[in-house]
Amino acid sequence: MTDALSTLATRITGARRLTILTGAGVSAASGVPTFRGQDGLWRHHRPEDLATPDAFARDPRLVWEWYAWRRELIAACRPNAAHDVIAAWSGGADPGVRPPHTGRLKVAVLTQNVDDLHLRAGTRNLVRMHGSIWELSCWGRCAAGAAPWRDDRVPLTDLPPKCPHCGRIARPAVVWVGESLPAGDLDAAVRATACDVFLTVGTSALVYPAAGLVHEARQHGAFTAEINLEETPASAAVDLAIHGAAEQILPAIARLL
Ligand code: BV8
Repeated sequence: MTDALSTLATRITGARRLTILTGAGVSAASGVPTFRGQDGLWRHHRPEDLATPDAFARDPRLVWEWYAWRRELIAACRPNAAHDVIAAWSGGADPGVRPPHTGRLKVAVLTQNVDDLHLRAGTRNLVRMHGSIWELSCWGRCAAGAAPWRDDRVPLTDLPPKCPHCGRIARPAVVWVGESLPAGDLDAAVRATACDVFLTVGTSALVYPAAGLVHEARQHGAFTAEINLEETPASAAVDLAIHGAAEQILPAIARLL
């Protein structure tokens, strides 16, 4: 393990551009349920059965109860050491973590998580590829309600919440399965694969286009590494697969920089 950590630390020290892709595993230590872990199931519904436009069209109240449940859970969570290291590396200074030779390293952070814990940790240059559970938009697609608005209320009193512009129901401003990512976010994510080191942390590498980014980074000649408790479909594709908990591994690497 120590060799792997010092190998990755050496690569980061020598890099000019570091891109970090994160998934639910980064928020697990904060108490946020992962998608595919046993704790991800809600009332026996598989997340991928609820996180779709069809499920919302069929029963918006049920889907909103699921998001309200997740919001209440996440509201009680705090960023963990993994979030703090990533925030510090991105230039969002965390006094506890020594940033790696500031000024030379450009860090891009791409997350699939909708919990905004990276944001709360002070992460800069963050692309929220799948949106935010704390933002809403108009399900009726009214012009004014197309741009997401923030709503941090816990609990959400009116389920389903209404669009403040047209009065029709609002939806969570997240990207559901079968929906395209906002073009700007997808472009930014793909651009960030042109890097020296691409680090994927706490993701099962099953959901696309996020799961395809590590392969694009390899094509750009990046050194690729994975941090995960277990094997994933990406493990065989990366230069270095480190099996361990993100909230332990990332601080250990930060101490080597
Ligand atoms: C799209 C927001 C154009 C909502 C989410 C190509 C091939 C196959 C399928 C497709 C393809 N292209 C498109 C598709 C279809 C689909 C897709 O990928 N389906 C999958 C399910 C096969 N993709 C889409 O629909 C995307 N849109 O491509 O548009 C298009 C459309 C249609 C057809 C073609 C093209 C939109 C995808 C976004 C969906 N929205 N979330 C919400 O959150 O409510 S996805 C959601 O699930 C998350 O955001 C995340 O992306 C995913 C969950 O994955 P992870 O985050 O990795 O979490 P998971 O629980 O699975 O794993 C946790 C991991 O952490 C584990 O490996 C575990 O071991 C590890 N871990 C746990 N604890 C720790 C740890 N590791 C380290 N430390 C720890 N402590």
